[in-house]
Amino acid sequence: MRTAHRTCPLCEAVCGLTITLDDGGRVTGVRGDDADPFSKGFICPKGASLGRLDEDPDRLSAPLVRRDGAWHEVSWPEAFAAVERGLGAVPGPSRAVYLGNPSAHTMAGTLYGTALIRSLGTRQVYSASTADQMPKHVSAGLMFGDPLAIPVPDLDRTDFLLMLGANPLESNGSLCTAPDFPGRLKALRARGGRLVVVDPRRTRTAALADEHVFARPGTDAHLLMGMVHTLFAEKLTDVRVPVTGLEELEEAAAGFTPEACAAVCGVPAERISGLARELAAAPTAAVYGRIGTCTVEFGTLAQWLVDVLNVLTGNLDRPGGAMFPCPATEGPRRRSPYTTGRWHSRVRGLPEANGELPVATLADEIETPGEGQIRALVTVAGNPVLSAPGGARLDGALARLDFMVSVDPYLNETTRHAHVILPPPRVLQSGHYDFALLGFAVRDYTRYSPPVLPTAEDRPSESQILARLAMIASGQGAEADPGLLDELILDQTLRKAVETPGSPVEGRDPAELRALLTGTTGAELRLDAMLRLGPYGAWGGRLPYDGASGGDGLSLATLREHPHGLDLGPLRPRLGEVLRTASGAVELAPETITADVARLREALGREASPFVLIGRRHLRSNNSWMHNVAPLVGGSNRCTLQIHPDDAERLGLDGRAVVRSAAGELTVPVETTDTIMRGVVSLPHGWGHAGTTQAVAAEHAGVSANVLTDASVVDPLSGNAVFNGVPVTLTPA
Ligand SMILES: Nc1nc2c(c(=O)[nH]1)N[C@H]1C(S)=C(S)[C@@H](COP(=O)(O)OP(=O)(O)OC[C@H]3O[C@@H](n4cnc5c(=O)[nH]c(N)nc54)[C@H](O)[C@@H]3O)O[C@H]1N2
Ligand SMILES: Nc1nc2c(c(=O)[nH]1)N[C@H]1C(S)=C(S)[C@@H](COP(=O)(O)OP(=O)(O)OC[C@H]3O[C@@H](n4cnc5c(=O)[nH]c(N)nc54)[C@H](O)[C@@H]3O)O[C@H]1N2
Ligand code: SF4
Ligand SMILES: [Mo]
Repeated sequence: MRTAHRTCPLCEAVCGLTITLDDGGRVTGVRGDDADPFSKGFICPKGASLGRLDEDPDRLSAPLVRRDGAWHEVSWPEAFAAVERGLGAVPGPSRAVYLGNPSAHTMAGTLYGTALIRSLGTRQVYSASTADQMPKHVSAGLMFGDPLAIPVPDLDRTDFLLMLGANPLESNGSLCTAPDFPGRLKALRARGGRLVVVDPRRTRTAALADEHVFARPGTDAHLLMGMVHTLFAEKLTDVRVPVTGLEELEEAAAGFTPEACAAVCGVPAERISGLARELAAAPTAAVYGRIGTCTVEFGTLAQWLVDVLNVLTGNLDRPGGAMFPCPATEGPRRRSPYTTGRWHSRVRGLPEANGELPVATLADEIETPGEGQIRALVTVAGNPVLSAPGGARLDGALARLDFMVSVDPYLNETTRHAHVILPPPRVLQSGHYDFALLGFAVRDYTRYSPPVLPTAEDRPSESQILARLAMIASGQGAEADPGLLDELILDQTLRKAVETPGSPVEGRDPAELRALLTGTTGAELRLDAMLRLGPYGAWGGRLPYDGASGGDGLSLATLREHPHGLDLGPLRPRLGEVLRTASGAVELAPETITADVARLREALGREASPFVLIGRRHLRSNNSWMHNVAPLVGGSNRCTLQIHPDDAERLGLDGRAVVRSAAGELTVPVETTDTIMRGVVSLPHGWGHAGTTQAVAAEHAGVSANVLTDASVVDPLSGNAVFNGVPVTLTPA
């Protein structure tokens, strides 16, 4: 028996886990790590099942190659050689890459994703971000000058939290890294704070709140604009940070009276103005909008208005408000002003955002002939057949590719179209550091988890797999040493640091610094460099890593000495460090955004469709890929269509219903519940398991909500998919 401590990699809550293993390396128990200063012992059912998930016999243990319709296990050198042949036959511009959600969690995805993208030599870059949070990046980029400068609610200190389109009691939080989110919300209420949840469903989070406001799907931007209108009309604004565009903002809000907005949102006008007044009157407050406000037709407008309200009520960048975390691996911030649309997609002319094109147009780019048509695809940690809008069509499109390689532990709905599948080692065989998620944490915190179990000698880590793919794509061949890529990147990082005026290592020799780095893998060496150069770093970081003792600065060695993680303190105001706009102020009325307000205004007079579809999440599920673990499927975690009992009765629905949208049709079991608004139906995504070797998932197949979602509709500013507010019709099956 032995015990190991490790961060849970399964969702954004980054809980510390204490794992017990037997002599054979099998997991005998998983519990929350009480000594973790951030998660303090919290764990959810997914984390508790990590052993089962990791030991799933259906996970691939060797690379697979598909020949004449049959799968063959091959050696790693054979697999990489097959990739070299396949990718090599397709010129750069006809290659595409799709990075899925877990690549924001793995060290491999965050450290090697960029190198892979660059070496492919293509603008056909796609990720789950355009099915998720791209509107947030665009709005943050335009307002603050940096697409990663996304403020988070100061959950532990705020007096008033207005939460829209999030259900952290199921999701455990997103773009707001907060282990034990439920406990933190209860604490907010216990200290006399107020929680208001806006959601078309009375979720478990809404049930815990002081107030739940039902609002029609896709109308948050109207609701928030009605609040902005109230703040101006009643002279309640209290701007405390440098801004531009205040007058233009007031002009943009003209006509969005609470009464006009109420008609669209289905929220009474007095509640819209009341929320604005409460937000202005609260000692501190934060507005937080998540997936339900992003994956809608006005996604970017809604994200903009969330932060506009934080600014107008004096809550941006102050304790208890919406704040910018300071993660331990924060690098030099971008210099050039943020823009989108530097290039456009070939078929639909959709603008690039953050260097990516919308996943909603991936099928178009594969199916439409012409120069630049996608002929080869690399997927990493993604299952777009189930997760992308119009996934059913993508299923057909992937089958037409000349070559596809997938880095994924499973043969599933997407990877079955690959010619080569490269499985990463198990979670417990991989080191873990949350480069991405700790940038959105409600306390500054850091923790590194070294691998718990060794890998077989000849088996590459996921970092090495991605490094090799990058080297193959850039023409260095299947046998190139991935360590060379690490040295190249380390050299670039250190060189940049010593050349930066005012940097604590300015003028030092990069080779001397390189020699000081420790780490047993390229990924660890790179982590060490980032920690040392970071804001709390051993190489002259400006912040103490331990408020009490001062400390001598972070490095990988420090993190190894603290296996439960280190608390770096509550969030501090730091707008000045974060802002990267041309004006040097928060831009309240970026032209790109205010131009889109015309669309919002037009929608004021629009007739609502009788039924719209939204999604939902369940605590024991996670997108498409945890349905193969018996303890996590079944029970109430089912793929059903939720509908209000009055609607079901009126339509004569019981048993099964046929749901039709502009994109497709599904037959689904109906579940009546008065927790959902009339006129709204809800179906979870990530189901519809088919044609794979996942035995348990096949028994709980369900249907894919993304047969119904319409890839032809996107949020125009970010290209983000629209999953919520999809017009549907319903008939008895
Ligand atoms: N258990 C579990 N946890 C997860 C995941 C999972 O699949 N399962 N997925 C992870 C991922 S990838 C993400 S991005 C996060 C997402 O984390 P959250 O944003 O918290 O996601 P949801 O739980 O789907 O909550 C979204 C809520 O928005 C509501 N909603 C739908 N449409 C609208 C609308 O138009 N307006 C408003 N105001 N509300 C609306 C839905 O009813 C739902 O309750 O969760 C992560 N965590
Ligand atoms: N209708 C509807 N659709 C949605 C959403 C919605 O709310 N409604 N939500 C959207 C959101 S927020 C997201 S983030 C996307 C997610 O979209 P995707 O990222 O495309 O889908 P996932 O289901 O998360 O698939 C993850 C894949 O990664 C693999 N995987 C798991 N762990 C690892 C690992 O360590 N390494 C590697 N290489 N692979 C791994 C899994 O086997 C699986 O194939 O779905 C989106 N789709
Ligand atoms: S809440 Fe998220 S990070 Fe925490 S144990 Fe559950 S799945 Fe893991
Ligand atoms: Mo997501």
